Amino acid sequence: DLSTDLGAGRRLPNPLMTASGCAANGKELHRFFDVADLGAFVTKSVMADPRSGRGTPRMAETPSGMLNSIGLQGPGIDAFVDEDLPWLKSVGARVLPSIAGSSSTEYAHVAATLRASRAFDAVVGVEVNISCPNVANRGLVFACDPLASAKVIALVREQLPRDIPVYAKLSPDVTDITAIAAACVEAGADGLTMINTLLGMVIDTDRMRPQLGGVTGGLSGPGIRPVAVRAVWQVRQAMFEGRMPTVPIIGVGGVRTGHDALELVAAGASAIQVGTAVFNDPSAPVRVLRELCELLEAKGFERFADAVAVAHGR
Ligand code: RRO
Repeated sequence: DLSTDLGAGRRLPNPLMTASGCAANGKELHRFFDVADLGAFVTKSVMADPRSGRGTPRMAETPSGMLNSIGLQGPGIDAFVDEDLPWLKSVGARVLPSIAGSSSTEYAHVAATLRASRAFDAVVGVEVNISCPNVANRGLVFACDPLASAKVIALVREQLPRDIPVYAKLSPDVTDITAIAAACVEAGADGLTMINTLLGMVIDTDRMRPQLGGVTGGLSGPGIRPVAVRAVWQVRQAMFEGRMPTVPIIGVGGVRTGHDALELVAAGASAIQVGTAVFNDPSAPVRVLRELCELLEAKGFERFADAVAVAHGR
């Protein structure tokens, strides 16, 4: 039994998801596998208006992963609900839209537009991206401030039906991730997604200038996997110790194999997102699910849920 609890009374048939940003609206990946086979499809973060994002170059490869300074390129919520969401519904995908805003009212507007849309019944939850690293002065990174995080989450929660779980996507670039996690849950988050990319930078030594147009960027891929495992562990530990309410955690950060996924599961994640790995292997999310399944069976777990947080030894 691979099913998993998404919170707010929702279950998914399996715990594998795409990570926001790496698969846009799903059409590219659907050429390689059936996106309806995923537990859920997570979209690129969508804002109120269309955006072209930051100037190029905005991707750099590093030995530890990929650095991006995309800057929230996207179609805007109106085009998303008119085109992308109906297409995802037509192929039978369970959709977890990622939403973003430059103010709490923008987040609320995006959530309300989503709710009012004709394909809303394909939506199984909403991921609130409060942790994009690629915004001017990082001033839009609500996830560094518990009060700002709580305000956004509370406003989004108000716009959506009770049976749609609201997830807060957290940044690893904070001193105490459990404080932010607790603030989001207190404000009404039904779950937490950890982690967004880690702020980084690459210098082009031919030009002796920063390589990315946006100067800094978000690091994803293998190098941030231990950071994700640590963040998931710390927040799950805070839940075990009663320092915050227990809610489901989605683990994300550098997962390439079933083994990588199992590490996050053992730390406390009850769902797993695969992002950067799709650039080398577009079918990575379904391959990781197959590998995870084989590993769980080899280890004698009859149900996926029994493996969640086992590394805490409780
Ligand atoms: O679009 C981006 O630059 C971006 C976003 Br919204 C995010 O949340 N994380 C990231 O690494 N890049």
